[in-house]
Amino acid sequence: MSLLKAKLASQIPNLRERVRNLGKNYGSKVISEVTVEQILGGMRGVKSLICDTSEVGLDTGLIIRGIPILELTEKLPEEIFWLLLTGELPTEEERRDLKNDLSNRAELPSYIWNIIRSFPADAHPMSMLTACITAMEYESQFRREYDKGLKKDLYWEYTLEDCLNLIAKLPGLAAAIYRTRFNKGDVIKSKPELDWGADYAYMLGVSEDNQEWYDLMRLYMVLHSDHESGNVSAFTSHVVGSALSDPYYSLAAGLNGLAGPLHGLANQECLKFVLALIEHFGGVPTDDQLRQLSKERLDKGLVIPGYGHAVLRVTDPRFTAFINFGKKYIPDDPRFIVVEKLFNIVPQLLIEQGKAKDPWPNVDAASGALLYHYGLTEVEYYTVVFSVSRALGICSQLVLSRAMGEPITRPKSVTTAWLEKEVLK
Ligand code: CMX
Repeated sequence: MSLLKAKLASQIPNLRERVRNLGKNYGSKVISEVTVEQILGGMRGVKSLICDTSEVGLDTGLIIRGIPILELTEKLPEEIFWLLLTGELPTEEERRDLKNDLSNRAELPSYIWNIIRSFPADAHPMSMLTACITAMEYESQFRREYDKGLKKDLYWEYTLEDCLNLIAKLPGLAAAIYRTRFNKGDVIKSKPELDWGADYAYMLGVSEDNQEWYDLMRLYMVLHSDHESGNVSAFTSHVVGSALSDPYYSLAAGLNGLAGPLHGLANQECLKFVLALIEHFGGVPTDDQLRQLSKERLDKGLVIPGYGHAVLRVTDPRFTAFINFGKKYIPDDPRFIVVEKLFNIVPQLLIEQGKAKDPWPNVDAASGALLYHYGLTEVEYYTVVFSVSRALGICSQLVLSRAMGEPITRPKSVTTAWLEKEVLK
């Protein structure tokens, strides 16, 4: 048994006991109420989900298992995966055991190559990614065992198996999609002695001499790994997983949500905006020019990508981590300079416009400029990089949901007519 599975097996009885205790002794206690505004407004702030992997405070940003994200920026992504699942950082022995386990599972099934090559030349890389993950559902051990008659107590074990296989295979799959879709030459085989994040950069085609790029990839994978469970992608995966659709179906469903411009695709949109500004002004624009174009965008009713958030009300600490990286390594890069300038201009414009509840930058405002600098110039690929990282959190949440024995998700909807009557009571 792997050390990760053994650790979880030792923790899960206690987790189940805590959940049982809550349900048995406090089942009817009211902890939240729902207003009409929340029903009309995307259920914002309704406390109705359990997520132990991480929490997002409106004035703190992402906290993973009690540790603020800015204290985790030097960690490896596989350490974060262990932390998300178990609530503890792994020892060196545990980290190595997990990495070896992932390396042994990394090979892609042979049928995937024909699928990757069958897409139209200008297909969006996100559609390629989620279609390939769905195709790999053929590998699901959860589904096979369920079909044979799997006891509920053991759901988490086969969910973990599927999740480990997915996380092991995703960097190779995502890199193969990149190299095929953007005509980068042959697919590059994994180098198991590298850590998980560096191996992904290696398979994309980044030379091992370029350690800064490898550091950026590790940081990127850590920062995007999780963001509690109410966001579109995690929540979607949670709902789909609650029907006991296996992790392949569940992750693909969630990542289809990440592909939306108000969610993960904002990183693509944000860099497009930065590049368009540079092209329009023939170089780095002045503050006045940036202010004017951003305002014109707002006046047209368009959003400024990379700004605003459904939960946060401060600058996203993940944005801060990227800015710190950029200031250290690429302070003179024109795209990075524009990102920094926008940070000085956009929040004030959004405050003046008076609509956005959060005028501050989120993680997507800075990531693209850094990827672009190191040679990943294909902006349509950016949400795939986000997806590889976010799989760490989504998969951890799926394992814990099955460990807790969570039932099928089924909130109650009401009709507009019912609501109209109810508010007059
Ligand atoms: N630019 C312009 N207008 C914005 C805005 C922005 N960056 N952020 C919010 N608004 C507007 C909304 O569109 C909304 O307008 P309407 O009332 O006309 O519909 C109004 O302000 C109120 O919105 P809100 O309550 O502040 O924000 P929501 O919780 O509804 O939505 C989010 C949050 C992220 C979708 C929104 O801020 C947005 O569209 N931002 C730009 C896209 C983006 O960066 N998304 C990435 C988020 C992080 C991630 O998931 O990766």
